[in-house]
Amino acid sequence: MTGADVAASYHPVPYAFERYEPDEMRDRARSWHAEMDRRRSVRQFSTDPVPRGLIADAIRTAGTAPSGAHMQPWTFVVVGDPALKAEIRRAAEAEEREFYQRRAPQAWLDALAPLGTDEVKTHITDAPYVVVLFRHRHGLDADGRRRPYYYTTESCGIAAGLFIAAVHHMGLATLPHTPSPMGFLADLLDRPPNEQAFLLLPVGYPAHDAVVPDIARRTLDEISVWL
Ligand code: IYR
Repeated sequence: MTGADVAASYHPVPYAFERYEPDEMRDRARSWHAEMDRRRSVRQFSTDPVPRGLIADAIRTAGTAPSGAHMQPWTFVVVGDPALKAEIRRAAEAEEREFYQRRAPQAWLDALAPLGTDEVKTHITDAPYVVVLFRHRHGLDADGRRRPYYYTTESCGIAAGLFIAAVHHMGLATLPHTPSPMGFLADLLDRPPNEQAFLLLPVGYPAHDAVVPDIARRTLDEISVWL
């Protein structure tokens, strides 16, 4: 083994953890839930510009996600160029047209009906930024050899959740969009073969006349079991 191949060893450091008083914990828990409960997936965006620093902050937050063996198996590609967004939209709508008109089984279309989705994806060109999260299936060492990564789907799912929460918290909106199949994104955005598109997230202000489906969230009793 060369020096670079020697496994890193464990060097723990103190964790500066702040405890809150019980009342403050309850207030924080409730206000955070209330804030997150106001979040909605938005499909109609304003073209109003958004400072790029806000996108950077949301990505920084996403990058705090825990990941398998701390491999941080993600790349966030930020697309602000209108021509590139238009190309992405064209390719996404071609896949979605196939999905809605041919590929989707009737049960899937029925499940989507209350959400009002279709193959028209104006959010890709209207939102000032489209962030594409790429999952690293494995890493590459300095010599280009494969380095295994672990639980990359779970890791990217958690990072996406933190990104969505960060975008909402800063006063913007997003949508976890999954054009399927998503292979065209790696081609258009020139990503290496170990990276696979995981989610497309337009970010911006909702359009002034944006609407959202009238859906309800399952209650605590419906989503939890306490033993
Ligand atoms: N990818 C398609 C279809 C779609 C699928 C699911 I599951 C959704 O929750 C919403 C849409 C689209 O984006 O329209």
